[in-house]
Amino acid sequence: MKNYLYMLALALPAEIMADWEVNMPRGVTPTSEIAYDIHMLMFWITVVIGILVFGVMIYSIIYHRKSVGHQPAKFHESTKVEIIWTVIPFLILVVCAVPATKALIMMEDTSDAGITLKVTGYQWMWEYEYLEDGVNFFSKIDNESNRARRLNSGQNVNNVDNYLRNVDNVVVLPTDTKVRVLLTASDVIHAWWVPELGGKKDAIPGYVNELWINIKKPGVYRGACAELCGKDHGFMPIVVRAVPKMEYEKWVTLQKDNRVAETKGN
Ligand SMILES: [Cu+2]
Repeated sequence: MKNYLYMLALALPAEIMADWEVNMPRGVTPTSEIAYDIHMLMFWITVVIGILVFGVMIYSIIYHRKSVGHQPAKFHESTKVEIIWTVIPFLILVVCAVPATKALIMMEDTSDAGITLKVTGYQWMWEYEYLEDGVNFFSKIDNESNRARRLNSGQNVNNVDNYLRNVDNVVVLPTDTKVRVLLTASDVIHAWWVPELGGKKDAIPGYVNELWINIKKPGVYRGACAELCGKDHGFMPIVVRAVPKMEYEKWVTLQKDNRVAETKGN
């Protein structure tokens, strides 16, 4: 198996192997990190259980087979065995539930947020409102992707940068700041999901869902609508640019200046 993977790796261009990820990203927020860590903990618990159970099974199949003279055991309704195979899984589930519950409580705690970002889903774009800073705008798929995606566009989508993963107006957020994200929609159910920022949540008309993010590393993080919302569901990407606080403040001022200029008709 290892040899096979190695040969496969050699056969593929290096850049494909670099992108070849089979796991979820660890992400750059406390919520994404805790989700990743619990995911890995559960994964290794499963691996250990898998090895033990299949080990015993395979051992029994090989060394206790009928053809070497073994006879099946004849016990029925052994209370002792039944108690053991009930108590052990129960304990394993309790062990799993403790960190999972802690994580869920932590993820739901949106108190003491530095800024609030209200996100509204539309067919097929997002609206962002920075409630404290008074900035708001719509964000939809960038023109280049949008043109290239049309049937017979004549454009090779492989030549489009971040094809279907780019937007016209990027969400700018400060790093090291707790951001409370309020999610709603104005037509059908959408879901706002940026994998590296942690959990996804539905944006439902008439409801306000909330989540929080605290981005630890400046960078550009891409996501998409994650709830089938109509024919252009696959064409409403999300781009978040995380910048240091100072830069964020500058960006907010710039947005406000631009708006003043617009309303004056300049
Ligand atoms: Cu959508």
